[in-house]
Amino acid sequence: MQKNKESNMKLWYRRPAKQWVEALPIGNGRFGGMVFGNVSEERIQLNEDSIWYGGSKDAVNPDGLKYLPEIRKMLFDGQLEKAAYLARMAMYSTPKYYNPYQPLCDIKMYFTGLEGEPEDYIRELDLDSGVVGIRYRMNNVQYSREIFSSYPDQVMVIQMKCDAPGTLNFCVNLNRRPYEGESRVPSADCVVMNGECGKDGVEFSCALKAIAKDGRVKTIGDTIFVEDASEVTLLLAANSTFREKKPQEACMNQINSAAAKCLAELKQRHMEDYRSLFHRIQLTLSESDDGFNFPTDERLERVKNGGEDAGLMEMFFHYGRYLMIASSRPGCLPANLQGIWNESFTPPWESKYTININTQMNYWPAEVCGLAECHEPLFDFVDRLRTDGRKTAKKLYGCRGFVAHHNANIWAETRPEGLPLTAVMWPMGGAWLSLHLWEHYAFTLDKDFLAKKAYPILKEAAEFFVDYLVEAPDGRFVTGPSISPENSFYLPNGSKGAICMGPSMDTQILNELFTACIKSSEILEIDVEFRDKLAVIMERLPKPQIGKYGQILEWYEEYEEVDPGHRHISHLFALHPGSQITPEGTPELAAAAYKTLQRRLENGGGHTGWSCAWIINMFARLGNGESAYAYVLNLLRKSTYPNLFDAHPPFQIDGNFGAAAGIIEMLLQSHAGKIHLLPALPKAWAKGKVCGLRARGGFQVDMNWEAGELTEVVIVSIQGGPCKICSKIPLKVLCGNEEVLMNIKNENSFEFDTQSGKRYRLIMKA
Ligand code: FUC
Repeated sequence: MQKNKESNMKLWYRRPAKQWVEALPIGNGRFGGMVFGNVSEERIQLNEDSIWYGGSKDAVNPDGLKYLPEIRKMLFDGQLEKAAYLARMAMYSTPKYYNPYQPLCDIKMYFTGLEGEPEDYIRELDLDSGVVGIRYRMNNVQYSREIFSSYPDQVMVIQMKCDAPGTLNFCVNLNRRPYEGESRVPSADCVVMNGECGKDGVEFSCALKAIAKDGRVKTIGDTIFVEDASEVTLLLAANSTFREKKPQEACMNQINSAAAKCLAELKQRHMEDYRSLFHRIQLTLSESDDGFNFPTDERLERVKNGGEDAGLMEMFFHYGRYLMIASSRPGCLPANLQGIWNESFTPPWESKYTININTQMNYWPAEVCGLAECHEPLFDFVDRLRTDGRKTAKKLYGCRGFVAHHNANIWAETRPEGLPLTAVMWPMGGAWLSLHLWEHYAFTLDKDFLAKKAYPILKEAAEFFVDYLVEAPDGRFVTGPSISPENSFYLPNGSKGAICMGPSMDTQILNELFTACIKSSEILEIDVEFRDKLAVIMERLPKPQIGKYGQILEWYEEYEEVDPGHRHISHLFALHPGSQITPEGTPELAAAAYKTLQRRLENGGGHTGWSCAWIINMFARLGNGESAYAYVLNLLRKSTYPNLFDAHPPFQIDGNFGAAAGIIEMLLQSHAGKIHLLPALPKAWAKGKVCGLRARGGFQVDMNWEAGELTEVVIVSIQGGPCKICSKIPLKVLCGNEEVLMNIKNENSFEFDTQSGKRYRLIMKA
């Protein structure tokens, strides 16, 4: 099949979804749905990002501070088991777990007058417009539905049509088994479901209104009944007391203002808004497109059966961007473990914010894909974390600044949450998240953002560690009690340990955090004293160490891992997403990082979706395109559901985002102080094109390549300033027709000065 623009922009199926992971997600960042596409009994499972069970709690362990010195002493004395035993009682929160993210409700539609089997059934998600469509023919009548969730109008729209007058007959209602609230019928074309989420939890409202072009609409009980119509629009709104004092009123306002617009206008406004973000990137990795002839589930099956499909990889990448636009927009909560899509009242890991990798991974593609706006909910969330994080810092550790552990919830709470010894006692979640604001600065050079938003957060994150770090017997400053997420080790006596002092990842995060603070304070020309203090501490942080297998050590001591194939590869933070280890800058450590990866993988690592996605990124950073590609393939083969949701398993959205980021990391990198073009291009993507990528330093980058070699690069400078490039091929730089002077550093590294807003064309030297 000849490839056309649309080829890899549609997920399409010949059947309705049987299971939830076949249904198609829509969302406006806040209000989402999973569309099943059933013909006679349609279900759309709904979510709103603020519907969580329960309220905020003050649950930091009141005995923590008292026992902290004793626990640290035990750890330094090698009494690790005793320390863990005590920490679980003294430091873990009271009570232990956060409450879960909840489904909003289901919308159910029951159609009548549809006898027989549908013909030419198609269900699709068009990534180019952000609209789900369902089409089929029955009794010679053509039926269609279009469904989208609009950000500008804050409503979900379901439009139904048929091409024979009066053949659209259905009734529709809202339900929430088994946690039904109450039904309301505010008018003859509208029903409302209200509910609450337990003591101190949010109250919410979901409203549904039908507008028929012809035929009749009325309510019977709490159901809307539509008769003899040929075109009907359903408008849905949902709100909770998290944002609105009167959720039902807010719903009615949104529905009424949407109803005042015609459907074409609603759709147009949705598409314009969606496309303003989605159209920022183009990517082509495949030349022909045979795969598109197959419905997406069959196409994926072909890959699972050993096929390779660069077009499906392209689609998977675009789907990652789609999911980000659908689950994280300004004003919303950040994407949780499932983005916004969750059908269970007891979702896996409560569908929280797990901040020892998962939430961070969700945002890896944001900046590089030009979706900085979608990153905003995370910035706001980190800002909110400070309020509770200050209390936790003070109460549990007696320190200034703010701290967050490995999980957070809607209330932006920060205590050591849960029970597993391998995960809970980890004070680095806030520090890692703060680095996301630094990344935004690195990509945009937005000094105002740095001054007003990023630096105050980075500084407060660092302040905590100034007070918190302790001196180890060898004079180094270490964290602890802490863990290396979420691995454990064997102690010399054969028993298992996890809680320890100074795990490698902590130091690597601190290295990155302190560096960001020092650079920020230099750029902003403030806080000289604080900057100097951090520099002094940094000198005494442990450096990455190489162990007996040639690997990067995961802990301060060289322990044997209980699970050498563990899914977390935390001690390679310095390779990715950090930048302390690079093949060029630290070749020995890069070689050790490679060994570390190999050892994990030889022992079964990379088996969850997100772990596999992280490995793509790490191999890309090591410049190993073939291995990175192998794990893109692996992810599709082993960790992807028919609707292309990531299968941890079960569904967890981080793998989708991590893979989208990984695919780009193979094409463009900019973490090491220069732009690296095609750093890890695999043979399978020998010819391709990408437009609209962002690079650190304030650049936009377009590239074409053929036979595995760059053919043309266009760089637009957003802020001006020096542009440093790393390329294996000699290039010359043109601005208009003028050749720009380059400063050649070595054979594959050069630099030229740019002016803001100017376009630079890099072409191969003959
Ligand atoms: C961490 C991971 C698990 C899962 C959970 C939400 O605990 O180790 O694999 O992703 O977060």
